[in-house]
Order: sequence, then C-alpha cells, then structure tokens
Amino acid sequence: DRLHLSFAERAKVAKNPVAAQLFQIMATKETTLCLAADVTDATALLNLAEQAGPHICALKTHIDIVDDFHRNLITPLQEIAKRHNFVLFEDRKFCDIGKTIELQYSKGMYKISSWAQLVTAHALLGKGVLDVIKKAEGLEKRGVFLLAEASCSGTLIDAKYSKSTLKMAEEYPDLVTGIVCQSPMFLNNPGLIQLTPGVQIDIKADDVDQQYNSPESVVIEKGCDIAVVGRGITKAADTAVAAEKYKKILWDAYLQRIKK
Ligand code: BMP
Repeated sequence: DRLHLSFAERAKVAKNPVAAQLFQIMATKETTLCLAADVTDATALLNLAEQAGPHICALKTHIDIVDDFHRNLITPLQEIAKRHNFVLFEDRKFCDIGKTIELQYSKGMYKISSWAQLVTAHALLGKGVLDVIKKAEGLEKRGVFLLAEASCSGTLIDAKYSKSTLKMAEEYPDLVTGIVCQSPMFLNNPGLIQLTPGVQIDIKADDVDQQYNSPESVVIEKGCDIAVVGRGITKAADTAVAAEKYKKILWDAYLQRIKK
C-alpha cells in the first residue's frame, strides 16, 4: 500500500501533474512540510515564504485574510516559490454551484487560477467544482485537494461523506492531487497524496475548535503524506528554525514508515 512506498516510486504513478511534482519535490528536498502561512500582512507573508522556503514542499495561503492584499504581492511570492522549489496552494475550500466557483476561481481581486497550482474544495455540492476547475483558464499544471475529514472538534462530516468524497476524487485522477483527511482512508491509490492539517508539537488544541496531533503520530499512525503546520511555525520565535525542526521530525517519521 501507499504507506510503504517511497515518494520517488509514487511520483511514477501519480496521474495529476502537481501530485507528480510534489512527490519529486518531497523526494529531493526531503520535506513533507506544508506551511499554513496564515498571516494578515503582505510583507509578513513574503517573509514567512522566504524563511520557511528551503524547508517546505508547499505554501498554503488564505489569501483573503491579507489586509493589504494587492496584485503586486503575487509576483514576488511566485519568485520565492520558484527559487526555493515549493508549490503555491490557496486553501479556498470552494463550495458552491459550478458557475459560481468558476468565477471565484478565476475572477475578482485574487484571480486564484492565475497563480495557485493547488486549491482545496469541498465535495458537498457535487462534481461541478471539479468540472469547472478542470476547464478554467489559468496555469497548465493544476490540482485540487478534496476535503474528506476535518481536524476540528464538532465537524459534521461523517464516514459516509468521507467515503463519497474519496469516490469523487477517484473519478478525476488527472485533476485531483489528493485528499485532506485525518486517517489513512485510502491505501491502494499511491498516486494520491494525503494532506493532514492539525499538526503541532507543543499543544493539543487551540482556544476555539482546532485539535492537534504530533508530527510523528500523523505520519506513522494516521497516514499523513504532507503535514500542514501553521501556528506551530508562524508563532515560533524563529520561522526558519521551527520549519527546519518540523521538516526533520516529519521526514524521519516518513523514513521509519516506509521501512516497516
Ligand atoms: P494551524 O496549524 O495554525 O492550526 O493551521 C491549520 C491550517 O490548516 C489552517 O490554515 C486551516 O484553515 C487549515 N485546516 C485545518 O486546520 N483543518 C482542516 O481540517 C482543514 C484545513 O484546511
């Protein structure tokens, strides 16, 4: 199953081009870390990208929380991503009728399709989301992570919904990069990537509804391929030091997992 295959091996069977690219980046940079760059200041976002850049395979944004967003932010962000070899990933969690998502993906202030190789989406409203993202203009190489399980307490997602989400993902192998989830819910599709948020070393929860697991446990027990870490890094005294620390713990756990 995928838990025992190396990323280099899985790169060969990935059908989505961004999944293949991510497997390559992970294997060569020896990192499975995705930074959740949840800051509200454009300069802070660029600084995070620059400092964490050498240690991450993807930079996940919520671009709509940046107070001083301007189109001019995108070019330097892309330059940093290119220089440090990581992927730009907008966590938009699209959830609407296809026509509306088509507009949200390409239009408005953010023009997500023009710069984010990866986006997230909910499967809740059906396949329209995948049809429109597939057809839209924008980057040639693009991918979608479908959210099948959530890290927060109180999520309404149940096992049946998670399973239906996975089924939808498997119907779009060329477009879907992977699944956002908290458990090894797919094992025999090594081309898909498991993205797992809710990862932090020091604490078990935030003061709202977020729940955390350790980097070792998400990789070894829960099947995580790429771990999303936000505040564990963004609130640390030194971004680069914290990112490097998470990278190493996660990579060691991955090496341990594929050996078993
Ligand atoms: P933090 O590590 O600071 O808790 O950040 C987690 C990030 O992952 C946030 O950007 C959040 O939107 C995202 N996320 C999550 O926490 N749980 C999920 O189930 C899905 C997410 O996208």
